Amino acid sequence: MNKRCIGCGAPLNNDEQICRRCFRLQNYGEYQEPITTNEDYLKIISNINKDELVIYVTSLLNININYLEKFNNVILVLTKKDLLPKSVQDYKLIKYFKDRYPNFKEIEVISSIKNYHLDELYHKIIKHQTSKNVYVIGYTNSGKSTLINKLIKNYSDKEPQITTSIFPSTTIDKINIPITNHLTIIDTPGIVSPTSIINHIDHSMLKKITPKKTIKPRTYQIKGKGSLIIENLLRLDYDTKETSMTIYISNSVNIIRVKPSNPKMQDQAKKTIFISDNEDLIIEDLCFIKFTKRTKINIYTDIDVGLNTRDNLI
Ligand SMILES: Nc1nc2c(ncn2[C@@H]2O[C@H](COP(=O)(O)OP(=O)(O)OP(=O)(O)O)[C@@H](O)[C@H]2O)c(=O)[nH]1
Ligand SMILES: [Mg+2]
Repeated sequence: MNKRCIGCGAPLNNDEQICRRCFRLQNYGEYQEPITTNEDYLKIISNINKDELVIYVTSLLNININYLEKFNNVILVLTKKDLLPKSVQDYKLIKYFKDRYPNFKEIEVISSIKNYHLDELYHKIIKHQTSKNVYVIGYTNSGKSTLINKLIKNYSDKEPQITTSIFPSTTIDKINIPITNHLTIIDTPGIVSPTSIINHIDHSMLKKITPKKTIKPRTYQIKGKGSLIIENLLRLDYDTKETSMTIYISNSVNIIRVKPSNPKMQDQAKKTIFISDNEDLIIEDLCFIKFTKRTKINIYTDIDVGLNTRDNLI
């Protein structure tokens, strides 16, 4: 077998352990875009045997559940719980997903950074594995490699070595990690969503919008018309009878309230969204906003970012 980088899975053509790209990322935080594409990544996922155990990882901040139709044996892992306020209870999150996605074998709420519920997850993996191989899949940046590094640290006699970062497509090919004689975890490259905001902003803005600490939700009591500007990223105009609007976004992101008559950013592309009672507005990979009552929203932005609604998560 060809030698592979232990950081990202890329083929190596020398005797090093890690590739130049991982070396620069790990040591200098310098990011280089990979030459592999989302098609390559989807191919890796489609080659997984449908009866193998799959761990599907999604961040609680950017929930994205897709590409699972063919799999029979999937554990849903909701990670980065440390970023949500402590008052958010796991059992409620689990019920939310059970009600909407009844096919998962198990659902676990974890935080890899805080080592929260990893023992529980590990036992579930052992319980449901159908062979030695267990695959970890999900969108880019969801926290797959960070989770696997924690599994290596906690349950094997090896040192964690997979490269992780705030940048998209850190892992670019499969990486096989033997944990015990009976368990090999396989890391995979994350699925890339073209409408994720992380593909459209520079590195300093990416650092700013990536939450590092527990989010302090920002609540606005709103009535009638009003406007918010989030960094230089987008403008949000609302029109509502009366509701509360709570934004779950990185604490470092600047939000200002302006008068609706202020023309700032109104020359950018406009999208209108109707929020029903008790729905969230999701701005893909930037934030989610909880509304309690129906509201009309106009978003102004030239960024090709996904806008979606769902029932209130919290
Ligand atoms: N707060 C917090 N951050 C996390 C957690 N898990 C991962 N992260 C962060 O999320 C970012 C992405 O993590 P990775 O493990 O590289 O994500 P990935 O899913 O392997 O990404 P790709 O390899 O690009 O598919 C990094 O900045 C991690 O530090 C967690 O439990 N809590
Ligand atoms: Mg990774």
